[in-house]
Amino acid sequence: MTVFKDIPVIPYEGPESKNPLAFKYYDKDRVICGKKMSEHLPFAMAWWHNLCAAGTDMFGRDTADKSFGAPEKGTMEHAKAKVDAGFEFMEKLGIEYFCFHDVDLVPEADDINVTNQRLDEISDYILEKMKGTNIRCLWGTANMFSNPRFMNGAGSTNSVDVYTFAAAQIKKALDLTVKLGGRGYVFWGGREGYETLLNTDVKFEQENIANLMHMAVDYGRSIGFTGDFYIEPKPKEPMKHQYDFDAATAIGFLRQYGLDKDFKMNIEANHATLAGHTFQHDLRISAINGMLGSIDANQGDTLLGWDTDEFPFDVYEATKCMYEVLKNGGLTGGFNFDSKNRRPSYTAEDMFYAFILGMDTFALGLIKAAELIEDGRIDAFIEERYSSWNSELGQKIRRHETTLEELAAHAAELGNAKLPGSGRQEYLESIFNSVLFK
Ligand code: XLS
Ligand code: CA
Ligand code: CA
Repeated sequence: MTVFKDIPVIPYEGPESKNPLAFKYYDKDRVICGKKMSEHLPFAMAWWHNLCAAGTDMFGRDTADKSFGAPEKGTMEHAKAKVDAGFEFMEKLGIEYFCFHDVDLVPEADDINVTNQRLDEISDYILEKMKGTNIRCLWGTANMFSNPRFMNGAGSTNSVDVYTFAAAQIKKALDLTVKLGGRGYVFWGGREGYETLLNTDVKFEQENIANLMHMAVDYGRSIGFTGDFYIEPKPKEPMKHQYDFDAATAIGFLRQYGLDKDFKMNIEANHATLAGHTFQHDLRISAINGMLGSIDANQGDTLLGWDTDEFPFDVYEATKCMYEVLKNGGLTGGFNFDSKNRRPSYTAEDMFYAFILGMDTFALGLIKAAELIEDGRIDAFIEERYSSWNSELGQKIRRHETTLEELAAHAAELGNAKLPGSGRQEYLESIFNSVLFK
């Protein structure tokens, strides 16, 4: 039985097409910079937004029907109906990956032993579904923020017992990730932070988080997980202050606690903007530190101070993202649509329209980023901008072979420095536009 019976397999029809159920830019076999689009863009479906969330917000209940034919939600029958719907959805769109939290897959029971039995059952069911498809897990994670026991955090909790539940959930989520062929494992520290320093020992909490991550790495490697662990930075929401504020902070944390060999970043666009950065900024910071692992593809609304998780529509941002990804030589992870339909977009077609929009936006971003690189003017400008460093003195400084005295003597000899070359921002922005709209 199909859930989306009125929706066909989504074809590529090109930019002229007016068919809402067709790709305009995502042409999976088109080769760009020597690789197929589908290889550049390993897209993933987020179980939680696509199969679980149904439009409930702080002020109102569900608008969408996500029962997928199951008589009662919150049952194992419903959990299986979500698997069936999810696989049909991914196959129709040509999406080859999914991401999940443990409790997206099954209803959580009061007793963790029961939840774990349910997780075994559903993962067997998913494994069966995966047979004969190219679909597999991009990354898994444990939801360590919804259950009330995590009100004060998971790795950062004040309670030893709660800490053991975080450990138990991570252990199980790692088992599931390996079982389902996951490329990565995510730590998003939603409640790892604080509301007030009046009740918080930050150093103690951070050491405990690092310890938990070390145990996760040890366990993951012991069961054959060879992928990357990721930290997904976010500065706030739900906590007032979250420890993984942004990429720079998270990378510093990983280095401080000796976790940097096993971890990379999973950068979410909307989290970067909440941190007061651009999406491109956090991608660049990750990339230059060798830690750009995976991407949560969405966008926020700069007029709002919270995480709106909108489907990506902004081609400028997607182009800048793909520029970073191409320069990085690709991702070991993928592009997870951690994005949700707007509450009034509640029909099954809307679910497809949203993914078509997101996939087309990134495909267009890829096409344009490749054109920008091929155009070469931006790269050439940057090279020229730093060209004074090619001088003998510049090279000596770069090799750490100078002293302040020597440089001061050089400055004294000059008496005054010429102004550095123009930054040419407007010139460069107009190149960007000319490539985008040619
Ligand atoms: C919430 C996060 C979350 C992570 C996975 O803001 O984006 O969904 O991606 O726990
Ligand atoms: Ca988010
Ligand atoms: Ca996310």
